[in-house]
Amino acid sequence: MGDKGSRVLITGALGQIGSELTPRLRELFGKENVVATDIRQPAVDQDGPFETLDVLNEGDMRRLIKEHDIDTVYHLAAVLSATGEQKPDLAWNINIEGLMNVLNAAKDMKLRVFHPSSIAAFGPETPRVLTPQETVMKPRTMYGITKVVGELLGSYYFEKHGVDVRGARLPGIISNVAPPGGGTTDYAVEIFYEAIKHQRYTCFLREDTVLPMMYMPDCLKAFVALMDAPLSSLKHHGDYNLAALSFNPRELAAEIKRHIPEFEIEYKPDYRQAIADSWPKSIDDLASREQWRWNPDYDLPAMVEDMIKVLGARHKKGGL
Ligand code: AKB
Repeated sequence: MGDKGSRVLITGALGQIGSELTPRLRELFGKENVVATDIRQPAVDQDGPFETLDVLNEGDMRRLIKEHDIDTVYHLAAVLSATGEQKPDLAWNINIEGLMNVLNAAKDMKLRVFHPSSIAAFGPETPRVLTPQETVMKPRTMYGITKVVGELLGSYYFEKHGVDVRGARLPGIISNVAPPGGGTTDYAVEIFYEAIKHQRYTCFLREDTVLPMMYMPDCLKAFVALMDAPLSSLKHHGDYNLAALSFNPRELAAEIKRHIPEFEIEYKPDYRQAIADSWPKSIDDLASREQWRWNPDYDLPAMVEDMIKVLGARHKKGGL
């Protein structure tokens, strides 16, 4: 993977993405070479090294990087959009101070960094259909503000200090291992658990709210492909547009109904509607397709079929 990447540290490794990125990177680099960290203690035994880490503790972060001879950090620890509106100070601290700790360690200890941005970096003035790579970035959420600052810091550390920082503007990620927490796109995961367990779901967004989304296998594929690309082919750093799916809750419910005919959905939009209304409906990801060969595998029917297969089987075994 590039010229480095054999000794990895992941922050926020027990979160939605970290729970699946960790085993994927362990497959690629070997279990002992991927150190999972999180502020929480793992509920189940880990299949490789695990360390407790609060990303605001710069000293601990540097000690772990040194002790484990790390050369690449996947920095996933973050407060998402909905929680960020309720706890804006916390969102700023975790998302910006935590990132600064990673970037400064990367500068001093010669590390590569993966740091995801989000569609939340856009705002209501941004063109909402096929949002371009270069466009107006005036988000209205604290989470979105931290994502724009994070993108700018990534470019700054690359240009000023030569730190190889990479990342993409993630859409809502749909997955079935660890639940997401505190996001506006979380409905698209919750709906599957509720459809399988209770055949009913009350959606906190309006039925016509189109948002960009992506299935976890494509998300992992994107992380690996972007980190694998030769630096010389990349014209951007932590801010690549990334697209896979775009749908609204009504379309997702209809697709689920094809597998679970008795499924019923109702809509009770809450404060998260305003957040969703300020985000794009679809994304132009040509730069990613051209510069690091991005190409998603899952469309809406394939994603829904797989989610229901995996969660349905777990439910039958009493594990949902
Ligand atoms: C959220 O909803 O906050 C996240 C995101 C789109 O970044 N899933």
